[in-house]
Amino acid sequence: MIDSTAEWNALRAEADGQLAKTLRERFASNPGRASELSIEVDGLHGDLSKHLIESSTVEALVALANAAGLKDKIEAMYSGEHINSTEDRAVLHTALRLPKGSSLTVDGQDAAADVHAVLDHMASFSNDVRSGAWKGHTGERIKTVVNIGIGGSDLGPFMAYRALEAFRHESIECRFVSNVDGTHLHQALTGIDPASTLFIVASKTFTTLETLSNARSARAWLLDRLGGDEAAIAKHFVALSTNAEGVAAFGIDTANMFEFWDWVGGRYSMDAAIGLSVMIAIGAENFADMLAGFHSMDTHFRTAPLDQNLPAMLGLIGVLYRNFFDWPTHGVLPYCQLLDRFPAYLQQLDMESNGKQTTLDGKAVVYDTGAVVWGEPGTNGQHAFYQLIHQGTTPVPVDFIGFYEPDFPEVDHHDALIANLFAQAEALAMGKTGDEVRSEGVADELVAHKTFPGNRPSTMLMAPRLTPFVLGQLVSLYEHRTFTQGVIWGVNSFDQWGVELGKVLAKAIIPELEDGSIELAHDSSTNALIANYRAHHNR
Ligand code: G6Q
Repeated sequence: MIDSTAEWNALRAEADGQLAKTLRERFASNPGRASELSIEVDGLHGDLSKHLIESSTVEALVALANAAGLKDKIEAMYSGEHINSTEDRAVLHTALRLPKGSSLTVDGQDAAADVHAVLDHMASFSNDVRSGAWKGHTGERIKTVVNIGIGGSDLGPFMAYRALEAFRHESIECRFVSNVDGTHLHQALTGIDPASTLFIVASKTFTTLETLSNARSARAWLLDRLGGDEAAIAKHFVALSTNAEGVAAFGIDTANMFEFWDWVGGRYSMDAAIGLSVMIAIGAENFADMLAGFHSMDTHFRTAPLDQNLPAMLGLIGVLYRNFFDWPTHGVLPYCQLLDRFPAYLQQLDMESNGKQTTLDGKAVVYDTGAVVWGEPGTNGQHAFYQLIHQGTTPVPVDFIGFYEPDFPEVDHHDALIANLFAQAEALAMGKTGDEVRSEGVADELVAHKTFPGNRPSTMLMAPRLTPFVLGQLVSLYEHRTFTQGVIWGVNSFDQWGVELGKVLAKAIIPELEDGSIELAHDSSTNALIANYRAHHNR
């Protein structure tokens, strides 16, 4: 395992040294630090200088990555080897953004050609919906699109729809339903006109309880309001799936199905057919720009030397903090309201990928793996949880994300927003010493309270503007950061067996809630909870 390599041990010695040195000292002793520790990728600027690293640390991290075979594993992924070994699948989200005309043969099939055939299908459908050429059952044009999906079939498109608000069609609104809590569908259907609504049922497997429950209820709602004519389904329901049989069994014409493949993981699928709602919202050209942004970062990750490789360095620095400093969480703090769902999206991407305790060869890991990822947009977080980041007992490494220009400049608060962004990173890094506090005339008994330890690390990601291209770059950056960490930890970042057990138990409990005569054989806590629920409903 990686922890028994010389490189891991060397990094431990390096890490101990780095923890003892403050960011104040580092910046004071090296005026070139910011430029030396920054990486630029097609206009996206990553400043890593407020991390607890020196060039010796970068070398030790790169040595660890080499010991784990990161470069070879990147090639294995990009070329379609079945690196998702527990499901015997290739992992080819990078093929989703190959430029038109590329070719990539995987398992005997040209994946790049397949991708572009589906993109063309999506573009022609989106163009029709956007132009009004696609009509509902009663001849109305589509004004509302409801995406029904969950997990990877919801978080990505929902995040991107919100992020790209400035690029949206002015008279088509998208709504997103994921939770099996009926309130969610109720909210999505409230105030919309069935005659001008298109439902997108987004499910890779087309077996997911939440999605199929919501899709069935949406279908009943539509038929009920459009006179019960089943022919309406073809005009108001399309599917995004790998399961044509399941789609047909649901009653959706497979001509209205947008396909993807088992080599696209759910949480890596927002740029596959799962992005149809986004394409309808922003148009095929903007969607293509987003794919170009993904591809720009993909190319960088594949070709840049590791010490100049932004996703690899972010992943490796995360390993340093998780395994050598024992810091359990990672914050993502966009100074951009439009990225309000970005932390939630990354939470799935990272925690479902690397929240693992078994290595690829089936052994129990003996070191920590995935950190808890969380976050909220600034400046709101500053008035809530930043207290802990500044003065709490366990440092929280954070990623800040900002843009030089706002997407909606009519209300011009941008300088204030960005001043806060830069100030937070500076305050975390430099802190405020007791002497500095005292020199302001603060009473002795308050000095400790007003002292900031500093030395709290952050990444600063800055781009000109939150365009589709930049969003693609950012998502790809985090996908590859996640991959890098998975390679170091030797886990499979592309399965998610940990979500299965709860699903199986829920299926068993549904009939037990419905039928009071079923004998219960769970633990006493679960039995009592079920009994109380039944009693409440007189079952
Ligand atoms: C993602 C996971 C998971 C998945 C959902 C929805 O990587 O596999 O979040 O996306 O469970 O699955 P379906 O798309 O099959 O409905």
